[in-house]
Amino acid sequence: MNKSFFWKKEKNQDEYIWRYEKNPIIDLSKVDYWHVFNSAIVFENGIYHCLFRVETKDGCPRLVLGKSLDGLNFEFGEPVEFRNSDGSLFEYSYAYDPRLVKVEGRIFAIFCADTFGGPSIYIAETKDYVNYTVLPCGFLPYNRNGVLIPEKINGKYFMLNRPCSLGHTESGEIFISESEDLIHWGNHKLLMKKFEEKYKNFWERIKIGAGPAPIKTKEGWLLIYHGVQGTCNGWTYSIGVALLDLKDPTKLIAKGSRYLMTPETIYEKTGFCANVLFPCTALSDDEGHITIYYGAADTVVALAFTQVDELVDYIKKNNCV
Ligand code: BMA
Repeated sequence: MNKSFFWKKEKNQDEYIWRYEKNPIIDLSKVDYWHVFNSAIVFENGIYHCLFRVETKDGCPRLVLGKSLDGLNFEFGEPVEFRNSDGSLFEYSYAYDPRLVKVEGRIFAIFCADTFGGPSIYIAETKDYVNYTVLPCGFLPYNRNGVLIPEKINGKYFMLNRPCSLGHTESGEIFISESEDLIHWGNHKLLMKKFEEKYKNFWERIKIGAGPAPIKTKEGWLLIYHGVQGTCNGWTYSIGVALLDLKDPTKLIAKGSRYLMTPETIYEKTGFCANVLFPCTALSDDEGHITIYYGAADTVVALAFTQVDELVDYIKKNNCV
């Protein structure tokens, strides 16, 4: 089957990223979860395979299997039963913010889980999007927003990550770490800074974190990320973009100075945690189409569309590095 993923061209002139008019795509009255939001999706042979970040009705963050044929209507499966390599159950207190990334034919879920009193980044491998084997933990606590570059470069894996505190991190920037085996990580580098007075990028004043796996383009790895601003009513999570060097992703080439999407619609401005846009998936193809699945207000999943050339053009014209 060679169907392409769901993408729509209609947009307003001034938008670099445009929303799906039928957002949000999850009808919470039809699922037995409190909220279904930041989710990881891979499109393969006409099927959308998914890991949903849900909150159960006792408020616990969990990852649940999902599947769809059209990218809009999802069947919900069971909560994922992560296993260790010896077959024993991977035990954790809660898990959230998954990304699904293919690297050289292997499929990995990267997610945040708490096994020792705070979050760290875990990697689990799957061959069927149902059974997941967790690798030994390679990151010290506390750390979040882990996402792999979807290719090995010079024989190495690269993981974007965001060291953080226990709880609601007051400040944070994007780091990049490397590994030859996905277990031993090192050579950690600060990849991307948040707000800098000289650029007036106030929308990312508090912290930033990587979103979906970076997309390979002629100009570099295109990174979609979230930036957080503080307001009297709490934090606002918006979406921005940056470019990393193709041959050396530890080098930031350029970064857009403003957000390209900020909470505007009712389903983004109201919900369990108002004013949050949190992208964990960006499907892309050779023609440069991009479909972003993002969590809105920590309550529902919504879709937005864009194109590689639009984003690259914007970053180059508004570079603040
Ligand atoms: C982060 C995670 C995300 C959430 C965001 C905004 O720490 O919990 O899942 O979307 O906060 O609440």
